[in-house]
Amino acid sequence: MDRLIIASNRLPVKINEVEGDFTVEPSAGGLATGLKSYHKKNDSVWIGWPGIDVDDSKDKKKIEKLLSDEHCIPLYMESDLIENYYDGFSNATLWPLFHYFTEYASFKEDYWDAYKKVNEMFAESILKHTKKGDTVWVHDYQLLLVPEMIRKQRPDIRIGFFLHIPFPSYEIIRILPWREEILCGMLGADLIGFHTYDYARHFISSVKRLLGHDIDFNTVSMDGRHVYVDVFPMGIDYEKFERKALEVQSKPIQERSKQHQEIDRFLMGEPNRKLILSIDRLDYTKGIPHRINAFKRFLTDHPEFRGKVSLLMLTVPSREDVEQYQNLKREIEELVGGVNGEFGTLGWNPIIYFYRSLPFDNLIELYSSADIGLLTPLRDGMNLVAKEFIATKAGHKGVLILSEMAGAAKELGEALSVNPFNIKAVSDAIYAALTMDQDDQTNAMHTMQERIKRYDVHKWASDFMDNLEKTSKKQEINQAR
Ligand code: GDG
Repeated sequence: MDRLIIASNRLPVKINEVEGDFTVEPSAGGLATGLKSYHKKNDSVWIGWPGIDVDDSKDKKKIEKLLSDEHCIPLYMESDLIENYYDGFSNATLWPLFHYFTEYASFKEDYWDAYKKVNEMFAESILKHTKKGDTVWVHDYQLLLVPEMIRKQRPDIRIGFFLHIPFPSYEIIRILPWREEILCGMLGADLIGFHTYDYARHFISSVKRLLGHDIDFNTVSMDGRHVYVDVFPMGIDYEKFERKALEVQSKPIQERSKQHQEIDRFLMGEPNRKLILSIDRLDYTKGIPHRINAFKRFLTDHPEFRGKVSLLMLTVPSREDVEQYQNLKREIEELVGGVNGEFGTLGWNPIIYFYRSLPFDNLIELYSSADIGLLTPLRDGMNLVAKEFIATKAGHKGVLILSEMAGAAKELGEALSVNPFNIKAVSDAIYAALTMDQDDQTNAMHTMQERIKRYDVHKWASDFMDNLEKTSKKQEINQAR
């Protein structure tokens, strides 16, 4: 294989402007954090939005230089285009619809026009930087039309597409006014990857019912070519999380960071005090209000645990310009205030709420200090946080409570599985986790660790790439017939 060109809405790093100068910092979010380890290790080039809009050509040059050190190529977008393509069609149409929040989805021609335009800009930039023999790997729901746009101009290029969010059932996708265009766009790829079998199955059934193409198991036949659909559950950089957790834990108390010392003090404040942790972007798909209500129910049903357990919620700001996210933020703050007001004491906050993002080391301190991971999305393509929590449990101690609506639940059968809409069931799971026998914790944790260590992010990406290479060979044989 020659070079790999990765394309995603955002680059794995973003550019910040500080007093006329530019700096590079890592982007947040599952796609960037996961794939960037693979990108670093391989000779790939990444095309995407750098998180900033600049007009001045000198500034553009400076940014391009900074990014070229990271093997990244910027694609600039004007702010009104971003509004309609990103806040609009991507996050106010596709995101809610694909996560089954049909009532939140808005269907506007302006959004669709901007989405097509930006997808064309991506296709153009990819074509400009792609040489014969290169492979293109397009990522996620912001770029669904790109594979077909590239294929139309350069049928010789090998194209892979991976969707990081759920692909919903036909009954949901049929609602979208541009459903056929979206499916045709994806079908421009040689290989289409999903996190779970259910998403792949939903895609295949939508293609069959809406486009009427021939389907043979996981192969779609159209216009004399085959498109392969397969399952690649995304992994994490396991070794990095495990190593960092060991490093953080083995630091003598006095050398630990301020945050880590505060956590230590908190846990020692009461014998057997426990910490429950949740980490997510502030998003309505993540089930944050349901989780707070479940914790409230737990404190009501089990008063013996008051003062002995806290829920630490790290909620990372996301899509702050979108109204639903602003409303959700207010709702969460009210709920947290309600629980702390009702149950808190001078020495104990039931819920410790952070609305910010933390540097990687501080994130690891939280993971490794927590006794319980409470991840209860209402829908989630995968949920890498669940895997990261497991990877940091060096002593195999700890319990994961995981929503059955997260793609990760398919691989993590030893976690305590919950329906996040069932408040009592989540409250019961918190009790079960807090009282779980040490041996049971170790067995479950160890089994999950072995599994996700084997299929880490490097294996995930190379598995996708190997399959992509194989599919295009099959394509050549097919065309020669
Ligand atoms: C999408 C899909 C799918 C979080 N807070 C901080 C921080 N993070 C990192 C975590 C993790 C990532 O962000 C979040 O990944 P998730 O997978 O949980 O969620 P999404 O952002 O919604 O990602 C999701 C994923 O794509 C991959 O396919 O799993 O279903 O929605 O890696 O560690 N990182 C740092 N500070 C923080 O405060 N440094």
